[in-house]
Amino acid sequence: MSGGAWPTAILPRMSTSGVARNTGLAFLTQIVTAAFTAGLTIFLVRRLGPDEYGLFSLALGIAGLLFGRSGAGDLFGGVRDVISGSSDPVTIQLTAADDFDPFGDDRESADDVGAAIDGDPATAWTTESYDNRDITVLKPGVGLVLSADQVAQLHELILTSPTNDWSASFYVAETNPGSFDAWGEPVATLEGIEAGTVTVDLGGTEGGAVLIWITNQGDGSGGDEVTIAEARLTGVPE
Ligand SMILES: [Ca+2]
Ligand SMILES: [Ca+2]
Repeated sequence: MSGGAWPTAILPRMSTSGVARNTGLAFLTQIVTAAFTAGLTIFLVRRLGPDEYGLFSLALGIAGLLFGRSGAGDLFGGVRDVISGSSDPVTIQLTAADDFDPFGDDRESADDVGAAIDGDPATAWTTESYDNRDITVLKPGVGLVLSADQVAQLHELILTSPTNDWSASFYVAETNPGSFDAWGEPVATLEGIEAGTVTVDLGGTEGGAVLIWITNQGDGSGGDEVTIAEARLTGVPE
């Protein structure tokens, strides 16, 4: 074996081991931080009574501001989240879908509503066909009501649809109120929605039901209609 071959043969391996070591250190740091966070949280939850919680929460808030996005800031934020019960949004299970055509015949492809929440992208709910893609020429709109298994701070409604260039407003209520007026004001309105996946920001609005109120059917296939293959909801449970 000639000595001249060593540097090129060894360098890549050393480099790889360096990366592995750094990854291992980062992982170890995360484990230690997580363990420390868990221990501190348990200690604080046991020690602090309800009266002290407010002061402690304020202190954590100030500390979080001071530390910003540093590791210490993340640590304080994590402890505060655990104690206050807040956390990242999770999937909120949809348990029912109902067609909604209060200004028409009270039916809107009622037999297919379940297909919008069955977890199968190959099945879908589709509005009825209308002569004009702008439904508001005929009536205020048609809709689909999605009901969840709980009330939550709703984060996002994620829709999958093959329809292009459609428009809708999105309403939130605690439960399906039945009448259109009872939904109040829309939380979001989107126009010119492109085919594919659209994420509707529900802004943390508290609720357990969402109305997709379709006002323009875009250029849906097979005539003017909007197809919704799948709907998914995320939020922070209460
Ligand atoms: Ca109808
Ligand atoms: Ca489906």
